[in-house]
Amino acid sequence: MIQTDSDSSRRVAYFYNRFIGKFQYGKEHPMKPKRIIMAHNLIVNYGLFRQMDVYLIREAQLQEIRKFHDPDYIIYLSQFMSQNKINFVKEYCSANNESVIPENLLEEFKLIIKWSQQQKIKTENSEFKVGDSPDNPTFSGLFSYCQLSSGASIDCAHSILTGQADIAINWSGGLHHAKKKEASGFCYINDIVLCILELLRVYVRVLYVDIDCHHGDGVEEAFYLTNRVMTLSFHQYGDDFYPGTGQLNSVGVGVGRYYSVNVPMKPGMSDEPYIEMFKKITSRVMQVYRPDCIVMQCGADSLSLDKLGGFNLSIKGHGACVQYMKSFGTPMILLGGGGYTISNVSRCWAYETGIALGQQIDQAIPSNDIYYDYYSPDYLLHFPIKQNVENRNKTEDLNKIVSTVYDYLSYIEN
Ligand code: TV7
Ligand code: CA
Ligand code: ZN
Repeated sequence: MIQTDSDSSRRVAYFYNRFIGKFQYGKEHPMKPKRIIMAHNLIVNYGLFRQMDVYLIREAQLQEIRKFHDPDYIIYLSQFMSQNKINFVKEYCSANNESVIPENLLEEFKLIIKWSQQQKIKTENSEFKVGDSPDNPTFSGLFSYCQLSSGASIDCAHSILTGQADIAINWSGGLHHAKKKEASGFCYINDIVLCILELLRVYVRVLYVDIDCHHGDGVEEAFYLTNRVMTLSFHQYGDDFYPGTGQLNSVGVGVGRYYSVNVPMKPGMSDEPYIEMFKKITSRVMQVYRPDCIVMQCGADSLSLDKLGGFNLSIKGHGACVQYMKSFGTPMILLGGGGYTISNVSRCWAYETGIALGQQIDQAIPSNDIYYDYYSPDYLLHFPIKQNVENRNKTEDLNKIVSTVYDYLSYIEN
């Protein structure tokens, strides 16, 4: 392993729970939570976990989720809490006198009981339509999956705020499309918004950077009216690419005007132009905005050969963006997101865990990995990107985007 930075002394908190990898959106669905286990196994087998503080992910409580989401929407979703858990709580409450139930669990348990009784009424003629689109199916334990994903992102915020970590990582988070009362784009609960809201209890300014191939619409919308969060998304745009928002001129509203930054690009972006765009824009953003903390969504569907995304980045190119944000020395939270060619997703996030630790991991995939066969035929960390891909972005178009973003940023008063 090669040391890549002088400041390897940075403490990294890593959040994981293997249950997350066990949930299934559906056999044909492109979102595969299993990639989180695969990434974790690489992280373990590369020996990275020994250099971090590893925390077990807990489920976010209903009250915590309520900091952003609509209570009726949460009640609606909580019907997909694992029935085991509801039964457990009911049995626990009837077996114990309420005063015997630990204080910290009491309120949560009461809510679960109350809501599990209410849900029947609430879900009849519900305005919420989870399960209607194949993008957001209902599945066994759906709500527990959301609670784990968001519990980890909230705890990432806590580990930064308490000074226990300089960089916190939750590869099971980054579900940037979820709205206040609507599931969309494979996302149900917005762990990123919950994480940022927690950071805003202490910090004045938080920068959100999103390199998922899709626009980070849910996070943008949540903070569209405020200047305490700057949202910055790089994404594929045009030809009905999902979700269709994130135009260059969506800049925010009211005091939030110019605090939403969008970098829409056509398919085919490769390392060199992408990294150049990324550095030109983030360097100016850091200079103008001077955030107290950075939350970075590292969606891996911007990699070459992704099943949904149309960009052509290598793992090194994707990782260079993470490395660059780290170089500012600002506390940082790294979250997952999209990524649909799952062997490349796990490679990418293992590599970026190494970046957080200032360690360059070996090119050879550790042969003891139980998912070793997924890395055939080369069994290497860095896969060859797709050849003969046309970058449909002209240099002059990209330069125009940079200069427009610079103009917008110049309107921000210091
Ligand atoms: C963060 N693209 C999420 C990205 C969300 C993209 C979409 C699919 C898709 C869904 C499937 C499926 C699929 C091969 C791909 C307009 C539609 C078209 C559903 C078939 N195969 C993230 C969401 C995007 C579901 N949605 O940013 C089950 O592709 O384009 C759309 C919407 C209507 C619904 N149909 C697709 O990366 C985590 N969905 C196979 C089975
Ligand atoms: Ca994005
Ligand atoms: Zn995506």
